[in-house]
Amino acid sequence: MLFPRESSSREIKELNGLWDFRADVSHDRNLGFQQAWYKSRLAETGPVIDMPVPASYNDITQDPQLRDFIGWVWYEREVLVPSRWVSDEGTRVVLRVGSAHYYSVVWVNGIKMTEHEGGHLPFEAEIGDVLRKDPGVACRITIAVNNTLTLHTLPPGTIQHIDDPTRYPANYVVQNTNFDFFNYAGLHRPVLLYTTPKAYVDDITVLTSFADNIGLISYQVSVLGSLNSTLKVTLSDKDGHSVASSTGPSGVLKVMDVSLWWPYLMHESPGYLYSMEVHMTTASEGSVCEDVYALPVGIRTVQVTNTQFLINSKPFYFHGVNKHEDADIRGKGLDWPLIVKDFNLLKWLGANSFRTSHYPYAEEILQMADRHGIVVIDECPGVGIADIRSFGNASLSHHLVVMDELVRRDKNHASVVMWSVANEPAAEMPPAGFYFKTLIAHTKSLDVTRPVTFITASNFARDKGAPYVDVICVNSYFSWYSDPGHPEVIPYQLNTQFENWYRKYQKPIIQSEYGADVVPGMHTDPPMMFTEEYQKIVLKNYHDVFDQKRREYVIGELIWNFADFMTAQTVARVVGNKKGIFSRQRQPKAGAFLLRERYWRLANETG
Ligand code: BDP
Repeated sequence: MLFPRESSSREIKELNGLWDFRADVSHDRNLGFQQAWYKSRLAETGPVIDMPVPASYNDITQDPQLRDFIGWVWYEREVLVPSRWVSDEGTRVVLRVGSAHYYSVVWVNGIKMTEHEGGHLPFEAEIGDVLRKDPGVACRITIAVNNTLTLHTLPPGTIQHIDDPTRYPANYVVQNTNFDFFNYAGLHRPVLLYTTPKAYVDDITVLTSFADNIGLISYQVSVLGSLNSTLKVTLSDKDGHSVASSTGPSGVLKVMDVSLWWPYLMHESPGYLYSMEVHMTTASEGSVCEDVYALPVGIRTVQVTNTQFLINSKPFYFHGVNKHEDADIRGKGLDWPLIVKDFNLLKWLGANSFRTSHYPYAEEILQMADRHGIVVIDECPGVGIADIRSFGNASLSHHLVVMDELVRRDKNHASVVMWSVANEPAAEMPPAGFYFKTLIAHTKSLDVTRPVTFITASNFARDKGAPYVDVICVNSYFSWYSDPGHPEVIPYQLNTQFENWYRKYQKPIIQSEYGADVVPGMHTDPPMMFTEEYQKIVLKNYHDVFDQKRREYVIGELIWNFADFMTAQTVARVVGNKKGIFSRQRQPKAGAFLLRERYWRLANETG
């Protein structure tokens, strides 16, 4: 699915801003569907409040019921559509939702357009025909979103209905999850309308490589709405000079004196992007229809050996972070100041990479990563798969569909160098072998160029998914969840961890998580858990082992976490997870300075 971009043939109308909003707090939480709230204006069927889009709804009001709400919430917005969009039968008008967590149903002027399962990934519907029924009337967009997680959603969860009037209020429902971040919900990414001509460029796939100084882009374009289109493809460099061209729906562009896409700190101009303009023309009944779409393309290769990760045939060492889409007030809502601040902090740190723990991030973030040369491990929302029933066929089928959607969305990003299909699943369970074998083979069939992994915290001897991954990614929290308060065990246990995995699999290893909580400003000497000093010593002890092993087969280290983030309330969390090296407000803790010194040193040593 192409990211919406304006061109001479395409227009965009953003629908960000205030929407009408109501949570369905009725007894069975289904009144909205029973009363068909989508049929008339939401404000006519009951009270509404202002809700900003994009944003999670949870932290916008002072209402604790809305913060922890489980069930359907309703969003509505009216928009005036330019009359030329409607009067011209040759225009497609598409409604696109960047992401809505978790399940959504969309109506326009009371007519159902589409529904979609899963947060974090976009979906769209063509609405032109509905608009043409009532030209001149405002277009009323209604979106119902349900955040309920079950054993077969991704991530999974369970719903508990408690009927115990002696201990709980009536109609008491609890959402249990097995992951460590708050289940923020709502319209998290931009909602917009865009147009294309009736015949249009539906999808583009590029695969890139190079030989000596010649870059190669093999491309494939799919056109819908016409059987006899002609296609011209032109590649321009950063200065707008045309450097290669081709015709037809598939072909190879040859770029002389290629500027490769390089990671940050590996080259003086990282993140080099060409612009590949696809120009489609089709003639029918005497009129000519044109569609133009320009895709940014970085030319680079990725390979894995049994001890190395190679980008453009050079060893690449991941020194970076795990992140979350998370901040005060907006929750998981896309926020440009936050995105730009985070990239500035990544560069300040000297980080060359991040993992999209634990779900796909906004496309806008991947575009930034492309442009700045920040390498990305792109993770799907397969986090917390711990119940044996979540390894069954219903779950696996949905997981395969999510990988289809993820690869379709992100396949053309140069920054994305590896897919992660899950985080810390119960990989020792008997069905995990078949599950991961199938899931990883499916992902590889969708994308033959990128390695595939999942992130494990299982014992090396019992992990049933590890045989199928290209890179072993291990999380461990020595001296935190095990041997709390004893950082002196780290050298022994970490060394053993690496030796065990490598001896068994002879695959390169990334330490995909390690870290310690810090309440910012808390200090002790000798270091105690939750202080700035303790985080520093944990990091330092891990780093000493990385420094020995990175000369052998350890190919990366990703700190948990870039910034503090919100979680469900538990006795182990003090208003969220505090393992950030930055606070939730993006101010550095002592660990950030230690990491900064290390990452810049690594950049100088390893490129
Ligand atoms: C890891 C999880 C991550 C948690 C982290 C922690 O992958 O989501 O936030 O532990 O407990 O196991 O801090």
